[in-house]
Amino acid sequence: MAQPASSPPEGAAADWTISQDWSAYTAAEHALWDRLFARQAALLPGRVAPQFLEGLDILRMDRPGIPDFGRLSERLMQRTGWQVVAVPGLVPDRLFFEHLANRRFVAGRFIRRPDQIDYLQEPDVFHDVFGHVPLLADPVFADYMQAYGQGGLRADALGAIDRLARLYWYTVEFGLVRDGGGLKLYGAGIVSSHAESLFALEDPSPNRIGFDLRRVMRTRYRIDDYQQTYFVIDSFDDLLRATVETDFAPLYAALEQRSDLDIDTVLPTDRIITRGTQAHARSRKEE
Ligand code: HBI
Ligand code: FE
Repeated sequence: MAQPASSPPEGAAADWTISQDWSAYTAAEHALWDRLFARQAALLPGRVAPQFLEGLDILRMDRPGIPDFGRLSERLMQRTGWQVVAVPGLVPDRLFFEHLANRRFVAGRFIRRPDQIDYLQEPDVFHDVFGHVPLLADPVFADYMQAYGQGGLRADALGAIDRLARLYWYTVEFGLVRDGGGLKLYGAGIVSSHAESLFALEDPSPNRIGFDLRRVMRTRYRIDDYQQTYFVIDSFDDLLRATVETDFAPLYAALEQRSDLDIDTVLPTDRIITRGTQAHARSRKEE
């Protein structure tokens, strides 16, 4: 992944944090948040993990306007000991992990332009705060995020950040969770996107495969379109357990001997929940 410059941008602290400067948001920016919020709030009940909706409620995120990170952090701190801090954009991997390991979630403070309402590549305040923050109010998920940060610091020392980043991608960003007989969304990249919320859950195109740590770490991902494969965890408890109970160092070493898997590969050993038609990816290629 492209790395930002290693020294902080002008005006940022050594850890890349900046002031949110909440009073500088314009009425139009708050209104854009409200529009994005209303659209997802109408879509997600019944489709998202219940812990996400509880988080929105506990953090009072249904109030109008872009949330004030200070107030959000007060509530989050009481609940799980997490804080939300503002950054200008992507921060270097090591710093990102250090923040997570210390229960600080770094969030972009800017909001997308109205013409980017459906898609932008860099994480803005709607993706970061609406997408990521509600689950930080869940004690188990909150521990998972910290464990990921700690794992990141160790992966950095072992030269294995790329493998660990795949875990983040297929869980924190694009994860699905089993719920009774059905599936629910929890990945921030999905729940902050109207179209991908529908696609990930209901479209016949993508594969949906039972989560397996080793399998996920071998799997490439795409950043330019909907995922071609989603991985499904059984519960946040299972995800946390798999992450804290596995010694990643021998796993990274073993994976050196194995080839990477393509974004649409289905293995005979996979626990297949849905085998996708991949019609969506194919239609994009023909465009
Ligand atoms: N910085 N602000 C920000 N947000 C991220 O999600 C982020 C980052 N830096 C690195 C990073 N993510 C990932 O590439 C790591 O998980 C490897
Ligand atoms: Fe994200």
